[in-house]
Amino acid sequence: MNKNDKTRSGDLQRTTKETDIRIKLNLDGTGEAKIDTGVGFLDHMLELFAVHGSFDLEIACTGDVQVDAHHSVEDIGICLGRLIHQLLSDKRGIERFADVTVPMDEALCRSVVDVSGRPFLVVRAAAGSELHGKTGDFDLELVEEFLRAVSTYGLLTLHIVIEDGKNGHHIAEAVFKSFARALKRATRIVSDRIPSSKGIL
Ligand SMILES: [Mn+2]
Repeated sequence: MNKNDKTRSGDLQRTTKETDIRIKLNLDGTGEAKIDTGVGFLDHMLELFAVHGSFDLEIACTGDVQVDAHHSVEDIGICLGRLIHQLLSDKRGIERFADVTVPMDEALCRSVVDVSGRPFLVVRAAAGSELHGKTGDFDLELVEEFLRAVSTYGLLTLHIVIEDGKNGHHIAEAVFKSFARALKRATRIVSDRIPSSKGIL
């Protein structure tokens, strides 16, 4: 365990002309979620993320959803990424890498995380399993925008491989669940050293 045994929890607020977001995260939580983003499908996905990653997560967002959900989804990703980066501090003791595959009925998604200090997102999908079109009124292409924001501001290398799936709602669930599980594993404390040959992450 981390010698300092600090709770890795915190919060941040970010206000622009497009969105007003407050977010609280405990990386060492138990899956308590209180999510109100103004975008119903994103609430559903972030609740899955909290529960399956055993993160405590609170998000309140007021955004320009009269335009569409794009700004809210992207800006929540920015805030979540930024807060993850802050809470990991010097990343001492973390597992760093994780590779988790999760099914959701016919959908299957593999998420590979490296808490590398370098933002890089790869999203690859098998033919016919790409995230596009809509589920309800939610534009499924926004899932990738969310992941890009988390990766960029969390300084995470993230490979999302959608191996199978027909139903967009199922595919998105498999993405969020596998990402949550992989992030939980990659950020768990397993030693007291910084897991890099360079001595810094
Ligand atoms: Mn569902």
